[in-house]
Amino acid sequence: MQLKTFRQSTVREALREARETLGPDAFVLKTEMVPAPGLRGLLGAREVQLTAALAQDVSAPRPLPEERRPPVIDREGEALVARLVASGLDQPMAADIVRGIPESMRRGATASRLFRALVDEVTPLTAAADQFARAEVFIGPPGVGKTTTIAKIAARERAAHGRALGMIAADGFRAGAVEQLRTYADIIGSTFTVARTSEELDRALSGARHTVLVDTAGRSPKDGSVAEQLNALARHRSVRTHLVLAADTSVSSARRIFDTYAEARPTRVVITKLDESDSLAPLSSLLRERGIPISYITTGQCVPEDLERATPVLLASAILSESYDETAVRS
Ligand SMILES: Nc1nc2c(ncn2[C@@H]2O[C@H](COP(=O)(O)OP(=O)(O)OP(=O)(O)O)[C@@H](O)[C@H]2O)c(=O)[nH]1
Ligand SMILES: [Mg+2]
Repeated sequence: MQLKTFRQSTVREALREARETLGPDAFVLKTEMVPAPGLRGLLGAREVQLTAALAQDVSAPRPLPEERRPPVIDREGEALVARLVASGLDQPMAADIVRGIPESMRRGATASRLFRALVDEVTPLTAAADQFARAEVFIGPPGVGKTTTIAKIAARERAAHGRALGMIAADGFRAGAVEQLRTYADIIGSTFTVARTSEELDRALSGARHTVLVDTAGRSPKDGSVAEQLNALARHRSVRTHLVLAADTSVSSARRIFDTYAEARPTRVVITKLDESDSLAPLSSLLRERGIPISYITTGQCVPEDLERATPVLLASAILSESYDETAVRS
């Protein structure tokens, strides 16, 4: 495949140069902001570096049969793809988003039109409207924010509906871990149970009359005692498991975390520490690939303020690291 880079002050100009050099079949692999050459760069000026490839390369593999080829994106669409790639999205996801915009509307598409297309693309990845299951279980690596998220959810429910959700600390391994949750339970008025073994967890779940939030240790399900806990949970109906992942996790670590915790069969993802990350764009393709809807996004250490249900608009804003008004986008 023939790759070439182009540097211009805007994406549009870089794209025009790429088309002039490589022809109309060139497609954009990535765009990035790089320091301008010479003194201007030293003084902080930046320009767009666009990497394009020639689709019709003789060394390229044979083209897919017509029916398996994704629909070609027109020139206007390519410019929009480049804009999304410049925001950190990968090319396939950016192309899918642009395909969601009718061709006739791509020319001169506003940022808000592009944003709406992103909202549509990520809608299947959000689970904002969930009712509580009987047990909501939170699993994930150490220190990602499982216990804090549980405290936020319980405190919010208490404030909004006067209902104190129960809490179970299946996290019996580390001194301090149980006390952290117990303190929150005391403040919120939640029933609190410590389940140190899978039998105790079984009993606590059977005895719970209302929704319980289950905190776990930041350990892999491959650990024997964690595996027993998960088996105990699997024996109960209406258990929903959330995999908690920090927003600034690298894509390779996140992939490993998804694989490590796959045995626990999470059906939701919680994204924490959005405030510590520039954007969710790097993780967005992996989230899309895994297809597990996001239930909550957390944005800071404050309990209960820094917790949001994951709506499509919020997720799209986190990906583009811009804030948008839900109502304005929908109108
Ligand atoms: N900045 C930021 N910090 C957070 C967020 N959520 C949690 N934290 C902080 O992250 C640290 C770890 O949070 P915990 O809730 O104890 O994490 P955990 O997953 O329960 O940790 P283990 O029980 O040790 O596995 C604490 O200092 C929290 O205040 C968030 O959304 N943003
Ligand atoms: Mg914890």
